[in-house]
Amino acid sequence: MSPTLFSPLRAGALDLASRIVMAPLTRNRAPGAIPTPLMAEYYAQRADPRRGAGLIVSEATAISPQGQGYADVPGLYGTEQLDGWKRVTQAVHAVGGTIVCQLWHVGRVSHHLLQPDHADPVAPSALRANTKTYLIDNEGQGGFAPTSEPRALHRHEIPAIVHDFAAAARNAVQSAGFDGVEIHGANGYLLDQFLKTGANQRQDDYGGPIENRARLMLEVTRAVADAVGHDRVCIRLSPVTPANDIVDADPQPLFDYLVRQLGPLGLAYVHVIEGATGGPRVVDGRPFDYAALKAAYRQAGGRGAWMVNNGYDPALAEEAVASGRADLVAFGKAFISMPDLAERIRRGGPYQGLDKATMYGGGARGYTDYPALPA
Ligand code: 8OZ
Repeated sequence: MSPTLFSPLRAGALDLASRIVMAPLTRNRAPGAIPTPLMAEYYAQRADPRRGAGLIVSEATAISPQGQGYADVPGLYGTEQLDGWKRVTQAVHAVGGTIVCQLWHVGRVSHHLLQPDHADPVAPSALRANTKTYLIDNEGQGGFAPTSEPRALHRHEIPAIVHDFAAAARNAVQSAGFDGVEIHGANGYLLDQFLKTGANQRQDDYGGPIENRARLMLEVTRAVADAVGHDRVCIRLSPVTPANDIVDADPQPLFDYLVRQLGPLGLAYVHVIEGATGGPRVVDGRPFDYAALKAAYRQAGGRGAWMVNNGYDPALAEEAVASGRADLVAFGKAFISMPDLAERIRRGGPYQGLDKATMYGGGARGYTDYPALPA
């Protein structure tokens, strides 16, 4: 019999009760990069796998101060941050949930006001992204601002970034109690910047041919796997998204190569954003064959779960899992407004929309006050 969204799945070391995943969602409610008790409540509301998510991927979490690109996003590099996250993972585990932490370095998608000593953000090359970041002023008023001009990383600075990813992974699993980590390789952030020709014009062994542009992502993945065990490591990719002004001249061979290298590493899952993040599933002028990508991963020995994301409604999600096109489906905005999304899918509704005004920043309103259906 073919699986349904409610079939259990073992993905690496992760024992999942369903195929319904809560996607990583930036919410900007961690002042000083420290997760709050309100965040523990928010995640716990969505963590019971019988009514909510079979797996939660945390909001993107900075691996280092340099990796910060938005106001009030959490970190994984300070004791108070790890204590805050421990409250979150304990609350999730208390209701039987599973949660991995998304490891994030924004690269050029930052603002000097968010950087240590107000320095310029770092990037593969000194090319500004035509995109915005989110700042909060001294009065607590949030707003979007253009990203700052970045500087190109020196070759000798790169090993420290690999080290920061591994240290953050160790912090996440060993100190904060996460069940695993997801490397944020998507959406035009640092690792995606190194991958793609639109952001990487380096002349050294991290730029130029595909093998060079993929080098940082693969070094990070291997270091993180060494730090916490390969079966607790996952990765998120977005081959054609235009998010944060990113583009590659020829993404199919780039990503086919990348997943062939990831295949033998024994990861728990590969998470693929199909199309434009939060937008159309097909991007004009950027065709991509996701079935070929999955086949390349499997041919290379990749046995991790295949997670898909972007614009999935319950019917399309059911089709993806039943057909074997995907093992797991990640829902983003639906989990903001419906903490009991799985229960609603099981009952065929009712579905409830999202208040966009409370997505980024603020407190409980639009965060922990979306009601669940009566049991
Ligand atoms: C929305 C706002 C800020 C950041 C991503 C981490 O796109 C994000 C993000 C999304 O992956």
